[in-house]
Amino acid sequence: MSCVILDLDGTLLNTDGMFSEVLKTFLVKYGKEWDGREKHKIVGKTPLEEAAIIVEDYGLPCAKHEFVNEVYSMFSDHLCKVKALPGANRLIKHLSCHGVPMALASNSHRATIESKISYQHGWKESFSVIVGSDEVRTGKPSPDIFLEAAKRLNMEPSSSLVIEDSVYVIGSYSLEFLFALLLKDKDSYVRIGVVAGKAAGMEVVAVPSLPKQTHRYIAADEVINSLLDLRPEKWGLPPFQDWIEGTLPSEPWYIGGPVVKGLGRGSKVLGIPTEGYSDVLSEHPSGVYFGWAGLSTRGVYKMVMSIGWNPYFDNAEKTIEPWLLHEFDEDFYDEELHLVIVGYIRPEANFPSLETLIAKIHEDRKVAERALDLPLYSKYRDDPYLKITSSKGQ
Ligand code: RBF
Ligand code: MG
Repeated sequence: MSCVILDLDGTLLNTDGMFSEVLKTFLVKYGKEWDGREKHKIVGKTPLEEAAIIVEDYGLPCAKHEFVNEVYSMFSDHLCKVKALPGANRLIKHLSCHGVPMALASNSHRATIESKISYQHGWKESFSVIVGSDEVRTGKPSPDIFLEAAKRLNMEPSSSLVIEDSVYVIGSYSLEFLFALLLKDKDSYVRIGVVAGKAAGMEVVAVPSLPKQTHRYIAADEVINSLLDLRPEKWGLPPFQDWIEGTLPSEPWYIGGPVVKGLGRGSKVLGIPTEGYSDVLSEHPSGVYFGWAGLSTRGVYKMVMSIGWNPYFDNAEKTIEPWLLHEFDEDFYDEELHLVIVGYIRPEANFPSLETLIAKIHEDRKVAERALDLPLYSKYRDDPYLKITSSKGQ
């Protein structure tokens, strides 16, 4: 591959949450309540298509374009708060440092794309080409946007790598897709970007923005869990050089609470109640991470943890399961536990047996134990957040 064409919303920017925020506020004005289910239907749509869906579903007494205008002006007030998705800045910096030509190809309008990226440091300069849905005849799932992007980059579609969060179920305009269109089954033809990329004759890496949907992405050439898992060398592009002994350093992040028993599957693995942490949980991709753990009455320990749905058990809830790498004489449930997470190891995976899952978890333990001795990570052992003097209310 000699260039990379990136989708924006849900791939580089965490705009999904913002859209729900704006819609909530908007619908209140019409006495309606946003139930979040619509989010499913609007992933990857053009603004007018989104509007049509919302106006129809909620029976709003306004025209589509009125809706678009009003919502989008509320939108622009929120744009400065939009966050880059994990790994987005790293990827953009990496590709631009290595002179890999990059394009943004989005179903948003060009002006919206430009204002969205204007708040992200260094992005505008990194993309030599930007294509919005108002610059081509039809938006995704038509391949037009991607083809136009390749053309403006002076690249062949066959040497263009697309990175997309939205997809359609099977393959380029499969029977199922055509049926869905015929039946106007909105639910099933929303995830469309991957189809567009394949229809354009490009290689497509899918980064699903909706959890537990991997099976829908079989049209993609590869499905990764987050941008952290992208391996550019698989596509003939320069590899990332920031992995250190099997770990990817991150800005430290913090989480804490009283220890509760895990999900009843063995006492070694602890759980942290996840109520009240939905922000932290949604901000960080599922996967295996590591760092330091402070227990109020005992001290600071090395820690490796998983975040996510545990594919092997297929949990319904996203959970955090830290494993303190120390032999304790007794249980410490209800004690206050504070974690500083300093790096990433791998995505969650499924395993053919419990033994292979456990073997992998022990491998993670070794990776974490070794890495935490490196100065880069060991310095966080002294983070004040880990020295808990008293737990709240006591
Ligand atoms: N569960 C999975 O289904 N897939 C995984 O890849 C996975 N990795 C884990 C890594 C670590 C370091 C830890 C602590 C847990 C992991 N789990 C994973 C969660 C595991 O299924 C859960 O802790 C069970 O309760 C273990 O018996
Ligand atoms: Mg998208």
